[in-house]
Amino acid sequence: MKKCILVHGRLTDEQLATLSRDFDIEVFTGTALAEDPAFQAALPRAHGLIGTGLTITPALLDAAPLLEVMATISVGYDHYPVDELTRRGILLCHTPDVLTETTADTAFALILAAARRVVELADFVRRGDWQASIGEAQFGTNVHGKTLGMIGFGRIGAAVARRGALGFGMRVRYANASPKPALERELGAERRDLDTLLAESDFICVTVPLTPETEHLVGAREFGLMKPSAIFVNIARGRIVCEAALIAALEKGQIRAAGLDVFEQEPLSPESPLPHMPNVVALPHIGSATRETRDAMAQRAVENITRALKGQQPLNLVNESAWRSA
Ligand code: 8YV
Repeated sequence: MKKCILVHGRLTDEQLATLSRDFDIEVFTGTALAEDPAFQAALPRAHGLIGTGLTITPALLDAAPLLEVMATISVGYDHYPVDELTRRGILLCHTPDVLTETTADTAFALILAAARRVVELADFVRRGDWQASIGEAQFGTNVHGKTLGMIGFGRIGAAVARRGALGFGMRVRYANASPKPALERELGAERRDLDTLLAESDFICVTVPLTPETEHLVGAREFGLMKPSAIFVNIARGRIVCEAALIAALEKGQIRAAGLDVFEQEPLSPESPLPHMPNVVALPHIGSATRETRDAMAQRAVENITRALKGQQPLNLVNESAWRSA
């Protein structure tokens, strides 16, 4: 009998066809899937889950006693209870590498848009208000030659820094748990403690994963350390930043502008002032959302789940200890 996979994310027709050669496939769409009676009814036969955006509760895991592997179509896995999965012997796989360059492109889109006021000025043109958009009050600020401060210097952080250093002649500073000597040599990057980084940088870009240690890493105290001309960019996770403090810093002019792809609550609450602030560029969490990259992420997740269900070690295993104890 074929093992069963529940698909709760976007796979191409070809990827679905590939999976269905070896496995029974059941595809689910829609939000609030955990409450969907059809999905709940399918959980007892599931050997694997592949997709994104599912809230994993103990009740969901209890309902899926055959579950061997979960393949998330994302690099971040902060929404998965890793220790609990490991305890139950369930493998968790993610999709690093394939989204690195695209996500770094998004960071740069936000850096440029916030610095050059692209959205605000495009809105003037859209309203037919060309004259109002070209006065000195609408001038932006340079990106090239400035100091780029990276909070986090992993794969995506390095790709953002590479764009800054090599494409825009920026000085790169980074705050990271470990030093990165190879990147220091390649990009002339220098490591700083977080407070020094915040005080020195013209652009501050968050790329650390969300963990208990990084939750609300940037709050009122940290915004107080930044230059009044600083531009703050977050492409990682909203909860790394205290959003109320960010809003206050933007309102008070404590920092100049922000470019945000992620928020404490997603979708962003209709009450949030952020998308309406002229000095904010807000995107709907599209860091990796190009057709090519989302296809590549889905492909990697398909490879991971296939390997796991065939007893081979997946390429991108989060909880190695679950594999070793299997
Ligand atoms: C995902 C992301 O695409 O990979 C991540 O961690 O945040 C995004 O690239 C998003 O979670 C939806 O799949």
